[in-house]
Amino acid sequence: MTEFPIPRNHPRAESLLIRRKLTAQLDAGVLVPEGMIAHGRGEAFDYLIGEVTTPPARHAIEAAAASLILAEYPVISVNGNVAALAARDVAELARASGASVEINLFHRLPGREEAIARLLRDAGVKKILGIEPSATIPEIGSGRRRVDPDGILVADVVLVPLEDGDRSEALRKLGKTVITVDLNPLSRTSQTASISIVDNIVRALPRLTDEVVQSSKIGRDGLREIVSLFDNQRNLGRILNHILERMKGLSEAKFEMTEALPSQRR
Ligand code: PTJ
Repeated sequence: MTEFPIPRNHPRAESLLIRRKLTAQLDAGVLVPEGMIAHGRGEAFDYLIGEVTTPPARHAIEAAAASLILAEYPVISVNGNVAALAARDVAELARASGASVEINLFHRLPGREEAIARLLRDAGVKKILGIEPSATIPEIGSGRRRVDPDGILVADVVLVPLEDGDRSEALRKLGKTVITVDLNPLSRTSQTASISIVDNIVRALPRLTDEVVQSSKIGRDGLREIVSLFDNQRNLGRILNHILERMKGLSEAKFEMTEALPSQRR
């Protein structure tokens, strides 16, 4: 593939570098083409949010950290996009929280699990589940129903970032706490998870790891209180309001600009 240089001073350099990271993993068989489309949808929502970790996202991260610490058996589910964007962050979160890491894919193609496992291993993940998933969760309709018998199947808390919407509800029906990271506050996953972190995974996971480390100093009663006070629907409402207020502010600024220039007034 031809490499076009990305100028360091390009205003969107960071975003372009992330795209480059994804295309490299497409070539390596980690990402599927559908993953690029999913990324584009995420980028669009990130623009609306302002490419920052908002106060509601921070609130969800606190609740997610408390849930991970309280969990008896937490599992981080990894798909192609998560591995391509955040393999090292997954390794660090797994280390800090004691969570297991399981590869779980929607698009199951020959050799894909192995390619993702290689990437995770290089990033420092010691034990990887789901390379040969031999158990089934019948409540899930897609290829994601195939799981590791020692992973998501028996977990009480599951982190499912960048999901496609079929799993969160099914896992909740099985009594599991579902944490997601999804830039789209309207997605089925965001709407049905127990805790939705509406943020870019590249910002959210390092924050979540820091929060796990900090919150480990809080007693279990304090952690339980954080979880029980968290209301996901209300928090999603706060995110939507953040987008609304931001758009209102931006549109008002545009009107003020044109008001100042009589020739452009219509
Ligand atoms: O690797 P596979 O085969 O398991 O497939 C993975 C994808 C992501 C292709 C699959 O799960 C899928 O099609 O997902 P969707 O339905 O496109 O949903 C992905 C969600 O992640 C969307 O709501 C996006 O807005 C969101 N998203 C994309 N990039 C990011 C993101 N959220 C957080 N951080 C991102 N960088």
